[in-house]
Formats: sequence, structure tokens, C-alpha cells
Amino acid sequence: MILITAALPYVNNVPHLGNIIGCVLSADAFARYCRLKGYECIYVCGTDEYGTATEIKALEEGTTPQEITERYHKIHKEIYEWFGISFDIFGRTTNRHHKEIVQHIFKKIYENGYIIEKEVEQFFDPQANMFLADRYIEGTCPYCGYKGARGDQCEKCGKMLHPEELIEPKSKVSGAAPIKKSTKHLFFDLSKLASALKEWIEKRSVEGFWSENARNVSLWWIKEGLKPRAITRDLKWGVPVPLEGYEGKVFYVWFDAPIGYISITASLTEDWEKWWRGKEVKLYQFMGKDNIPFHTLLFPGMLMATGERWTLVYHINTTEYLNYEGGKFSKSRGVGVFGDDAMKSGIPADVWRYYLFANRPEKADTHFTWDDFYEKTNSELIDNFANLINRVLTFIKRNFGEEFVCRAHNTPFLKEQEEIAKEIEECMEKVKLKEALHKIMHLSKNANRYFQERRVWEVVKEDREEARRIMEELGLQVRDLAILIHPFLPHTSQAILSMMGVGSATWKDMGREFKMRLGEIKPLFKKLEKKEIEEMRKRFGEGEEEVGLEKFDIEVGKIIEVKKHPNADKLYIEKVEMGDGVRQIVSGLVGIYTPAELLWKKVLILKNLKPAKLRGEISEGMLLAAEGKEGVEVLFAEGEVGEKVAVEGKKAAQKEKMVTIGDFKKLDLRVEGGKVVYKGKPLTVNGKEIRTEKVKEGVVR
Ligand code: B3M
Ligand code: ZN
Repeated sequence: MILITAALPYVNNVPHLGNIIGCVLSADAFARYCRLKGYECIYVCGTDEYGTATEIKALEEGTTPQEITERYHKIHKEIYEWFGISFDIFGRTTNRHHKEIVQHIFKKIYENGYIIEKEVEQFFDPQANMFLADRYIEGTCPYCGYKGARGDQCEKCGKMLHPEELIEPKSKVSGAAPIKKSTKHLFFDLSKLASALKEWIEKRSVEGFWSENARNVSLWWIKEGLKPRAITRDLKWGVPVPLEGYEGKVFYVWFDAPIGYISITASLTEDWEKWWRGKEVKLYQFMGKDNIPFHTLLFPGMLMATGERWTLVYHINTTEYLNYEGGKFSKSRGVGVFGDDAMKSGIPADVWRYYLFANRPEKADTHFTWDDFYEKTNSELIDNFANLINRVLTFIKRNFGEEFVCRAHNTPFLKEQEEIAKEIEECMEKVKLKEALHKIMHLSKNANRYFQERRVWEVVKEDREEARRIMEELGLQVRDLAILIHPFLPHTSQAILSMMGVGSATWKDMGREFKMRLGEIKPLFKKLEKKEIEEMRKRFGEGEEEVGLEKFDIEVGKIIEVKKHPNADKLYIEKVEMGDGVRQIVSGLVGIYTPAELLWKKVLILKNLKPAKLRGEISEGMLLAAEGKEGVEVLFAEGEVGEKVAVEGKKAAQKEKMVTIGDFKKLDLRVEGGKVVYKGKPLTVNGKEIRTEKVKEGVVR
């Protein structure tokens, strides 16, 4: 038995192409494959509806969370239907079974001693009479002076913040100044499960063929030490906490959301327990990479802590990000193709599906570009695949009539194709979707070549029986391709089968004799036109301009003086010797480094940053530091003062033009495996890579 889930999308936004391929579409291909194979399986998904984001959105729009969730649930459902996603159920976490199952699981965890209680101080909005999550507090950033900085992060300079650091903090809900108030919360003590989880992950990741990344990320979290996680919130919109003294509090959305998989299954069938508590079930879960720890640690940990028998994830399938024309999708800026746009595009769902699977971000981020979309659709999907179907069926009908029996012949051509079909099956079993699709296209290419090489249009004039035999092989191929392509392009698969008058076909039918009754043969797709693509490109935004390293003047400087800023607790004022003289830099390193740890050190300075006054002191540039889970680490450099950074031996060129913090953020310099990299390539000074000691993965800011 196979239980398939896709991450439950938050209910307060419209999914874009990247969201769609990341979860529901990928899981759909696998679910369709399982059904073709005759496996007993269900595919469960639904909207994730509780939590702060929904409650706040309702407040902002002057409506109720119920209304918001109704509206967005409908939007999601319509989009997925249009794409042909074959859920057995697309439910909601607000279903009538949810509360009971969430509370049951909580009670078990509580009884078994995994819950601790802590009194914490939290910001409270006295006017709206509610506690505030960090990101609902706004104020001025202490680092760059940006006025609309959020309590968790400054959008302008990208620094991680605590609400305490904001200057003149205000509640985003009412505008009132937040006050601190103490409140108690429940924490789920995952640390008690660390060794059980480690043992389970080590075993499960092998039998369930997890990606390297999913396994490593999960084990890394355990190695770093699992900490108790708050599982309650001071909110109204959620599942109530069934414990005395916790009236008015609800469960944190990441506690109740995964249980949504279970409660939505319960909404589908009374027999839900056979899926979630039975022995023979393999659970396949699809999601974006940022959801990994919730599905490999938190959710399995919760289920383990009940001491009851529950189905734990077998195979986890994750995707990286799909970018749009070199930038990010953004509904608010009108950039990128969202589900509702695709519906209105006039381009059929299967064309989108083909492109998304062919470009599925499996091991690294991939990019949606209109040029690539045009190219892949016209040359791969249409010239290769659709064209084969059309020429074979047309040829049969014209030369042999509407009724035609395709027999399996023992030829080298069919042998070779059979081998490829077997490889496709192996890929599908291991959920290697992109590779499987690639092989299907290969199969179709071979068939086109066979048609061409055998010159049937000539053979049919001299040796009708020989021509018939060749067309029987090719007819068989067309039917088999219709089966193989079904998980990816279900509408197209159906269209091919119905042109051949074949009611339905399953995986077992492949390679077997069948009879076709040809009806009207229509082209499967219409080619995309350059003009149409240009219009789409304009309509959906050009994407963001790429910001290259050459715009940034980064060089080695030596700190020759450090003192504390007279009016800011977090800031130092440094004098730095650069290639062209000494300049003053202000940086927020108090509490992270002592002055002695900085003095006389060589560091990297972004020189052509627009000078800014920070609390009255001028800063002529920025001292670069890495920021990651481990904290903040200054990038110390080994080169000579005045030496520029380079990538692959190429030094950044231009100087004159000033850049902003925002430009620098877009550059996306990061730390990967303890090295500073730009687009995956190490940054060097004087031929030496720039390394970090503490921060192994993070961003440079
Ligand atoms: N709603 C996050 C997301 O959509 C979250 C997934 C829940 S899965 C149980 O990425
Ligand atoms: Zn800032």
C-alpha cells in the first residue's frame, strides 16, 4: 500500500509554477504511475489553514479567517484541477476530524513526558489585545536606518533582527507601541528523541532512498542538538490546547499542519487508520527543500512520542527552487507565472506540465525562461513526441484503414525500446521523474528515427506486408508511449488513446498486442509562436536584472583603530587602511567581537557602497561578514591591503558607480561548506580562497 502526500500549501497565497512543480505536480506523476501499476494507493493533500499569517491577513482585510480560508482554498483547488492533479482528496486542515486527532496526539505526547512548560516574555499589542509574532512588529532598522524594518529581519539591509533592536517599534496590527508581557507556552522536547530519531533516519534514509541532501540536513539538525520547540501560540485561529491553564491558546501551525495529512485522510475514508496505523503502508512525501526538517524530525518525532503505532515517512522527495527569468516569482510585483495566469494563458495544461517536469529542480535550482519554454515545447514536445504520434497514426489510417491490429514482433528495434521502457519503470519506482521523462523522449526519438530509416512510404508501394509489419511495431510504440507519458501528460495520454479507440490501458498492457479503431486524427498541440512568447514575456514581467560581481568594489583593508559608537550599543567605528587611504566604517559587531579581536586584522570592505550616516557617524563602505545558523563571522582575508577579490582569477572591474545595500543583497554572495562563493564558485584574494571557521553555510552581508 502506498500513501502519497504533497506538502499542504498555506492558504493565504496563490501558488506559482515553482510551488506547483515542487509539491502537488510531482506527487501527481508518482500517484498516476502507482495507479497504472495497479498499486493500492491514495494521494492526499489540502490547504494548511491555521496560524498567525491567516489571522493577520483577516485583520488587515477586515474579514474573518474563515472567509480568507474559504476564498483561497477555492483558488488552490481550481488551479490544481486545471493542471489535472489527481488527488484522491484535496481537503483542509480545518476539517471536522482535525481537532480531535491533533488533541489526541498532543495528549499522548504530554502523558509520555515530552512536553515542558516555560514562562516567556513576549511582545503584546495592548490596543488589539493580542500577542505579536516578531514579524508583526515594525520599526527603524538600527543598522541601516530603514523605516519599515520587521522584527525578525530588515528587508533593506537583510540583517536578522530581534524586535528589541528596532528603534520606535510599532505593532503592524494596530500601530500601537508593543509592550512586553509574560505568557506561558508548551514546548515539545525533541532532544529526548535525538538518538531514536538518528537511528531511524540512518536506516530509513537508505531503505527509502532519500536524497543525499534530505539525509544530511536531517542528521545535521540532530548533530547541532535538537532543542525544545514551542508548540503553542497566543492566537485564536487554531486548534485549542486541551490543557488547564492554556485556555485561549492554540497549537503552533507546524504542530497541527502535518497532522493535517492524517485528518484529511480521515475526511476521505472511514478506514483512515489502515493507512496511518497499518503495517504495510509506505508513505511517500513530496515537498520543497525548506520543509525537510519538519517532515524528517518534527512530525516523525511527534508520532514516535505518542508511543503508538503510526506510519512514518518512507520516501521523502524534495525539490529546490524554480526561479523566474533569473529572479524570483513575486505576486506583488507582478513578476512570474502563477497558477491562475497559466489557466488564463490559452496554453494547455499539458504544455506547462511538460516544461515543468523537464525542468524540475531536482538537484539544483532551475530557471523558467520564456526562450527555454518556447524551445522545449516546440522541439521536444511537438517536433519529437507529438509529431511521431501524428505521422504514425495518419500513415496507418491512410494505408491500412481504420481498424488495425498491432502485434508484438521480435525485432531488434522493439527489443531496444523494451530495454528503455524497463529503465523508465526503474526511474519511476525510485521517483526520478525528470530522468524518466527524458527517457520517454528518447524512446520517441528512436521511433521517429525508425520510421525514417525504414522509409515505409516507399516500402508500402513495393511490399505491403513488410510495411504493415513495420507499422504494427510503430503502432505498438504509440500506444506504449501513451501509457508511459500518462503520469506526466494525462490529458495527452487520454487524447492519444481515444484517437486510437482504445478505452483504457495500464502498465501491464505495454508490449502487448491490441487493436486500434482510428477515429479523427488531430494534432495534439499547436506550436508556440515567437510573437505569442514575446507578449507573454511582457505580460508576466521580465524578471529582475541580474546583478553581477563586476559592479562591486571589494578589497582587502586593515583595521587600524576600533572604538565604540557613542550613541549606539551595537556599533563599532573602525578606521580601516585601504589601498587608497584610510576610511571610516561603522559596523554592528559589538557583542560578537571584542575590539582586540578586530584590531590589526585584514578584512574585506565593500568600497563603492553609498556612504551612510549611522546614528550620526559616517560609514564609507561596509565590512563584510557571513551570517548563518552559527551566528555572525567577519570575513578575514589573507591578501595585501588594496588587493581586490576575484572569481576564477577574474577581478571585479568597475569602480565609479555607487551601489546600494539592496544591490549587494541581490548579488547573493554566500558561504557554502566554509567557503565564500559567488554563483557556486569560490571567491579569492591573491589566488587564495576566502574561508570561514564558524559559519559553514550562510549569506554574506
Ligand atoms: N504550509 C509550508 C509550505 O507551504 C507549509 C507546509 C505544511 S506541510 C504539513 O511551504
Ligand atoms: Zn536594515
